[in-house]
Amino acid sequence: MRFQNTCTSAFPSGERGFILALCLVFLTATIALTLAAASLALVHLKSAGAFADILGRTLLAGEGDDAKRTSTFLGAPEGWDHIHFSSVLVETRTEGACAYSMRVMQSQPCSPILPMDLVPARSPGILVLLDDSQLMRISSGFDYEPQALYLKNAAGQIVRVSGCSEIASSLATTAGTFFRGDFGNSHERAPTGSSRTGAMSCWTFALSNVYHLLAGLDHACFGLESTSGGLRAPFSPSPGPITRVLASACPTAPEAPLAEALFRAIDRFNDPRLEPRHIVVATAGIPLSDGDLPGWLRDYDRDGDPMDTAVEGEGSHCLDDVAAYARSRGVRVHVIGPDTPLLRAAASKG
Ligand SMILES: [Ca+2]
Repeated sequence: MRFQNTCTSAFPSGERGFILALCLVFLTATIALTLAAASLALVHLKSAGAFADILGRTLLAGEGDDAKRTSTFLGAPEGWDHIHFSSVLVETRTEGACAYSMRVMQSQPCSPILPMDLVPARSPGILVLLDDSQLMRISSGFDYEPQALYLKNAAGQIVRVSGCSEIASSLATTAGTFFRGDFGNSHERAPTGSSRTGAMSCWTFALSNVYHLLAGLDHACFGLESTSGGLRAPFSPSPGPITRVLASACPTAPEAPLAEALFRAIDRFNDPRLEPRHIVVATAGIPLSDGDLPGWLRDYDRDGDPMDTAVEGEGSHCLDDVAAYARSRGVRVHVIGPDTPLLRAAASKG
């Protein structure tokens, strides 16, 4: 028996129907992907537009005439040459917005270092003004340090050698006699004078402190001037010349023109590389035949002291006036000596 196909439906059947369904699915997927891509592109376009708008309202808005700019100059960035480069920070303010920009600038053209440019650096100039009058032999008002070691040479000059002593009292050697400070306080007493009774003489006190100064300061140029003999050792970066002169110096001068010698010493600084400038006055603090100075200088500090004048014997008080004048010339004055009103005034005004 044979059956006749009487179906009137428009749907294909069999293999052809399957192909048609597959085409429809592919078409649907293509349309969906196209719509998704279009949507994504639209979102990106909106984001880019918003970003451009933000930039336009901030960074680019600063270019207008209404913007207020503030420039701050700074050093070179870290790791850069600070001599030849610097930087500038620019703050630009507009309505509700603030923008910053930073630029590195060239400060000055880089140039090679020529041999003629290699000049020595400046160094402090220290001129020791040593009072070499006989008054330096009298008491300074200070005793020897009990535990320190002192040396008395063949010429009778006593100087401090170190802060501690390994000998019990004294020891005679070819270099001289070493003694402890407490031994010296009993056996090496300086003559009393000017109401001072300490065992140590002004000469020992002055030289010990000058040697200590020489040993403690590096990169300084030292010179030596005496109140009686003028310049004894010119400025030198080495302490050798001044040390050799001090080793043979003796307080034998009959006069102590302290203010006159200080006035003369101010002009010893004729080398512009000596900066800053100092004069250290090592003295007994008793002007003797002093004060022969220009009239305008004798009472330079205008304190009306009647002893601001020339005096044949002791008593001239011009030292603090000359110290004040030295300071006005850029030369600082320091004092090593007994604690007296005149030396205190000289140290404070100089
Ligand atoms: Ca005065």
